[in-house]
Amino acid sequence: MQDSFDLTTIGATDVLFKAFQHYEARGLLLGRVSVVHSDQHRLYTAQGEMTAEAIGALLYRTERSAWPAVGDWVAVQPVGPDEAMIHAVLPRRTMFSRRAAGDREQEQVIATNIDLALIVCGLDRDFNVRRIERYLTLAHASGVDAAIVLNKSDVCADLSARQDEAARVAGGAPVVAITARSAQGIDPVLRLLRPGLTMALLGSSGVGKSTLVNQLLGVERQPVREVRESDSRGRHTTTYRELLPLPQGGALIDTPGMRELQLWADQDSLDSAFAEIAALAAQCRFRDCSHVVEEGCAVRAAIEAGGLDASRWESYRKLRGEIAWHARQTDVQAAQAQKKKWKAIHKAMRVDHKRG
Ligand SMILES: Nc1nc2c(ncn2[C@@H]2O[C@H](COP(=O)(O)OP(=O)(O)O)[C@@H](O)[C@H]2O)c(=O)[nH]1
Ligand SMILES: [Mg+2]
Ligand SMILES: [Zn+2]
Repeated sequence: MQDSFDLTTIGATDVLFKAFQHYEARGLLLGRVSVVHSDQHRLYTAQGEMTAEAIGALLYRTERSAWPAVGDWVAVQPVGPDEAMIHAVLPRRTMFSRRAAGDREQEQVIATNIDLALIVCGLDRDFNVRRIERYLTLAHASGVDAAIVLNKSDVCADLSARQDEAARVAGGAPVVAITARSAQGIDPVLRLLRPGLTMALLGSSGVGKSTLVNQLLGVERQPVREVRESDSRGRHTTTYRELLPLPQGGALIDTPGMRELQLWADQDSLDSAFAEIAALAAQCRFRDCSHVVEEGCAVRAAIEAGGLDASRWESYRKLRGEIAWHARQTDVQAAQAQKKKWKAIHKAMRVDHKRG
């Protein structure tokens, strides 16, 4: 552990220091969360790395999605040489969330205060542009810029065709092809990094995120495991998210692979990830056109004229359905909670009535 650490290299800005003044006056220290292990957190502070727990009041007062997450700036009270208590989470600039597994509609925070999402995709049998679209929608929902990294170009027979496919869905985001294993072609990725910038690597397990992280860090920091040749899938070696400061400044967040990314996004983020479809939809005769049966539909006309890729439309439709379904679930859930609340109130009133 080093004795002092310059937080500006991992993204502390004047705006942040200003927001922190209020806590500084109370004798608290600024920190950034690098790892979360149930109720234990690792932090970078100006005094070096620390472990910390959150004070009860922070956990009771707030929703789970507001609890300290990887990437968060926090106000901490040191309680030992390298131990602290987290008192507050500072306002987040950006936030990656996904839908938590399970029946309840619940937001699960993946990482916060990210500047750039690096969407990593394998050029082996796992290559899938639909998945790139899914991650791009997530990036748009989080207000984060994205770049697409196509990895394993050493095993790809038709690199330029793949690059074209990716560029067609990228919506202007840069597309870079690399071989992470040998560091071939990673210079453009290195140039995306800068002191003060935080970059998160997103992508399925086995695409080479940890291999790329090790190359960018210049050390074998993250464990990498061989993939099964049969289906190109890696086993989950990276089991937790971690914020890693870079020697040249800036920070990376490596994430464990998510086999199925459940979107936590809205129609607006979908429209910005599929800007060409949103632009066409604006020209349909009916404002609420579903682009399925209506007269004067500009989207269907474009597909028929060959101006819009039918598979692109299909994936937009699929994601749109998913978002609408979850929005309905959220409404149902809210209605159920409301009903339960009134039931409890009525019950309490009946008890009062009997007593009186
Ligand atoms: N052929 C090839 N394999 C790679 C490359 N980069 C990573 N791999 C392999 O892909 C597998 C998964 O890598 P890993 O970094 O653990 O992926 P992660 O799950 O996304 O973190 C390992 O067997 C790596 O050696 C590459 O550029 N080319
Ligand atoms: Mg990994
Ligand atoms: Zn239409």
